[in-house]
Amino acid sequence: MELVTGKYKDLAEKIDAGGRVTPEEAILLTEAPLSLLGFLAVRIKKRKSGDEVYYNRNFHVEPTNICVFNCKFCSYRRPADSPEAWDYTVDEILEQVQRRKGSGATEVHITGGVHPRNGLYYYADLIKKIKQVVPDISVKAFSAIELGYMIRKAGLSFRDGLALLKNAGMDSIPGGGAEIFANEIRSRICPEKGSAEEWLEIHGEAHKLGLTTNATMLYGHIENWEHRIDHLNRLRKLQDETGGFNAFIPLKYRNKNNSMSAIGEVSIVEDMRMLAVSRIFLDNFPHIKAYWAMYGKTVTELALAYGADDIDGTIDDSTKIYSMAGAEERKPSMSSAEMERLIKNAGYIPVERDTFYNPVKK
Ligand code: V47
Repeated sequence: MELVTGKYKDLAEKIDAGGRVTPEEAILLTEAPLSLLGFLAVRIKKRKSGDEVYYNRNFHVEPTNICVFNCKFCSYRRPADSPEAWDYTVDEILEQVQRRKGSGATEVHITGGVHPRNGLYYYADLIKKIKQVVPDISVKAFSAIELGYMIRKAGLSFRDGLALLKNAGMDSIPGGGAEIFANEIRSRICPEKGSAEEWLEIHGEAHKLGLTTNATMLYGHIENWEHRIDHLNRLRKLQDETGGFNAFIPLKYRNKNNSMSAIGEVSIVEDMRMLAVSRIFLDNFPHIKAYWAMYGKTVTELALAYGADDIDGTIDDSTKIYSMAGAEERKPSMSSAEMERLIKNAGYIPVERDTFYNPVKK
């Protein structure tokens, strides 16, 4: 740390010695030189996962883009009578799963619109049927927003609803729906959606049931660094209590085809700053994921120089959330060889992982 002088010297030394950054210090850090943030974040990443960077073989199931909510940043939702709406039947979904049987995929990520009719028992049954087709594939299913709606509608407590889905075969929960927790922003970009408190409660209950989950944050729209640090702080507090989060995934707001399109997208420099600050602040999160379908392949490679240690999965052209919002990858799909090449090009050792970050034996 001899090289660091001036106002960041003490803070950089504290971080490098493993000290926890307070929210106030984090705000100061957001203005630090990007090179310093990258340096500190990579040192922390290396302490946690050495030279390894993870990817998995996965695909998505997006049962519907019909949604009872109408979030302003969403490019994906369509009204039920739109020619662009989809609402797959159980048989159609099982056919999508069947097609991937034997592909080497270890995880299916299920998420979509919050459907007005299909509820908890429908989705529990869907998970059971998926597991019958692909018993060895782990099911990462439903954002806390979908879960909150279906469980409340069924009249169960979050704990009982989650236990029912777990018994049906749900293995983990993805990080979607967190957006920005601060109510002054959340109430403007997704006023109808479940609250921050509910998102955190559902993840906390899931952790208590032994389910691991991920966390996201939608950044780069009308929020500022105070809101971002507040979001990270609430996640860090819950993780202190439960230890159930695996990965944090900062999701860059993409501005095509939604009602916030007038807002521009933030720079790649800002993306790197966001990743590095997340890695530094979330000292109790094992992994920071740079989601390649959202950043694009080139930026994902760069993200590995700012503390990310996971790039998500092969996807097999099975998600539309980001392509519809303007991400570069129109049909997101990467072979495992391509994922390994990307990781090696960034100077790391690729490791294919399962949902729980165990290496997959080849
Ligand atoms: O919650 C929607 C985001 C999320 C836009 O857990 C947008 O492994 C940017 O959560 N611009 C869903 N983002 C996706 C998600 C996810 C993705 C990959 C891996 C995991 C995981 C979780 O997508 C939503 C919302 O925050 N989103 N629209 C948009 N225009």
